[in-house]
Amino acid sequence: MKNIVRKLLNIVSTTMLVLGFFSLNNANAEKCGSTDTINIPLHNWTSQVVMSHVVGQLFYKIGCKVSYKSTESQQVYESIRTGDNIIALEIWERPFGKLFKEALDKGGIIEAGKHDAITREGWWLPNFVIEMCPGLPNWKALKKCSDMFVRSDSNGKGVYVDGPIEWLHDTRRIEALGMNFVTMNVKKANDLWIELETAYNKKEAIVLFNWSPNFTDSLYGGQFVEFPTFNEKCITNESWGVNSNMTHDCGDPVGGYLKKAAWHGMPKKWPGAYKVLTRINFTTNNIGDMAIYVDVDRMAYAQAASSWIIDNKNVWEPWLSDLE
Ligand code: TMO
Repeated sequence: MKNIVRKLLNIVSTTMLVLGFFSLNNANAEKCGSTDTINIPLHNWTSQVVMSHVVGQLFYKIGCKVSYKSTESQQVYESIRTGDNIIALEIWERPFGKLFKEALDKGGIIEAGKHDAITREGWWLPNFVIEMCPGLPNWKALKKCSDMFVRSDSNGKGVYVDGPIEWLHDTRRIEALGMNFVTMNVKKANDLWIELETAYNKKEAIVLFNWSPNFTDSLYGGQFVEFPTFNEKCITNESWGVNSNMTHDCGDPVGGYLKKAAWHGMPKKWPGAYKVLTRINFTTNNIGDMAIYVDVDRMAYAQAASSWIIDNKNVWEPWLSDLE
């Protein structure tokens, strides 16, 4: 008799566990809006990958299914228009603003607000290099001190260490400003940090492509090279600027936006996840921290994201509140 009761109790409790599990999952799935997989694109720089995992893990908390898809940062807008990827989390104004606008005009993709973080990219000098030549980070000082940046294989020219070739950076500035420099592209973003660390350890001068927010802000400190102030005419009008025969005789724009976007069907299909997406808002420090977990602490991306989530409950909890 006792045995039967125990067996019955066992069955009942197992059933309740299973039911409980399903109802929990169902309640959560209702918060997301659908159990269809939300594809999240991954690019080739750290903060974007960690941020994608942070958002994926937050979506998971409200019952969404997520999957990550490696996608070229130039191709991502087209992939969202066609519903292949569902969200974009780091739309940097300078490199992607034009592509994003074109995609918005074509349709299939919608803007989902912007982060507080202000973005900047361009030629960058760490503080220990700024101290090596008076007048830095002004470009005229950099031009004068080009010898400091010469390498054994650079034919007497200073080396500008640029990002991977796929990032399609324009290099006409060097010629337009008459600088005795050559561009050297690294293979992967991570090689930029290897170059920087090597230069730091040897106390050798380096000028490299960098961006903010990034982990370098707090690890090395530094400043972007001050080129002549950006102006649209600098790109289109040869006679404008310090070189009256060439375009591109100016710096990159400062203070760009960092926006989010979604596939246009997302609000209807995954209303809860879409609401969370519109609330998500990372600061410069949030994004720098995400990169630090990987680029300094050497964590794996998903683990870095979990750590960020554990350390920043107060930031994301309001984004998940009051979902239907
Ligand atoms: C878009 N990026 C952060 C690589 O400059």
